[in-house]
Amino acid sequence: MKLYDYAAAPNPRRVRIFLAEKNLEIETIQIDIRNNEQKSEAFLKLSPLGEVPLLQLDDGTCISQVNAICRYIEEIHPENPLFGRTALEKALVESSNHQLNMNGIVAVTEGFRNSNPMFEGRAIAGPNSYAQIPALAERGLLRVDHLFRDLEAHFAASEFIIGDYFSVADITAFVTMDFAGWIKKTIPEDCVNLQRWYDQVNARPSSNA
Ligand SMILES: N[C@@H](CCC(=O)N[C@@H](CS)C(=O)NCC(=O)O)C(=O)O
Repeated sequence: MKLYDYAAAPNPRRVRIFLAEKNLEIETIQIDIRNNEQKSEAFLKLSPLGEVPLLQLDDGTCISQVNAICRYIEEIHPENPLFGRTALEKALVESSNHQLNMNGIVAVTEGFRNSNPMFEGRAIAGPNSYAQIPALAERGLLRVDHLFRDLEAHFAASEFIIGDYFSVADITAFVTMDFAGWIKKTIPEDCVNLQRWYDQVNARPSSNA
C-alpha cells in the first residue's frame, strides 16, 4: 500500500494523522503540487482528479478522497477505532466529520483558493479550470469566524467533538485550525475552550504527522 502525499497540504495531513493514531507506517510518495506534479500524465493515470491524498493498494487499485481512504484503513485495521465504536457513535462521528469537512476544510479552501494568486484559474482542485470569485474568498473568512464561535460553544461542554471519545472528526477539525492560518485566521483569544481542545490534540504525537 502506498500513499501519494504532499507534506505541506492539509488534506493529505488528515490521512497522515489518521495513520499515526493507528500506529501505522506506510510508504509515502510526494507529489509536488506547487510544481503541478499532480497534473503530470503519470499521476493523472492513477488519479483522474489530480488530487492528493491518494491511496494505492498492492493490486494497483487507487482510492481518492480523505474520508474514503480513512474508512478503508479503519476497515482493515479496526483496532483503536476512529470512526466510532457503537452504532450511535458511528452515526455521530459521520455527521460531525461531514459538517467539519464542509464548514471547516471546504470553508478555508474557499477562502484560500479564491484569493491566492497561485490559484488563479484553479479556484477548485481538479482537472477543470475555474476562475477565482473574490466574494467567495470573503465568505470563506466569515465562515471560519463562525466555525470558531460554534466550536468554542461546543468545547465549553465537551472534551472532544464526540464527548470524551477522540475520533476522525477531531482530526478534521484540528487540521482545519492549522489550515485557517493560511488565510490569516487563528483561534480568537476569547475562545478559551476551543484553544484548550486544540492544545490537547496538538499534544498528541500524531499531530506532528
Ligand atoms: N475532496 C478531496 C480534496 C483533496 C484536495 O483538495 N487536495 C488538494 C491538496 S490539499 C490537491 O490535491 N490539490 C491539487 C490542486 O490544487 O491541483 C479529498 O477529500 O481528498
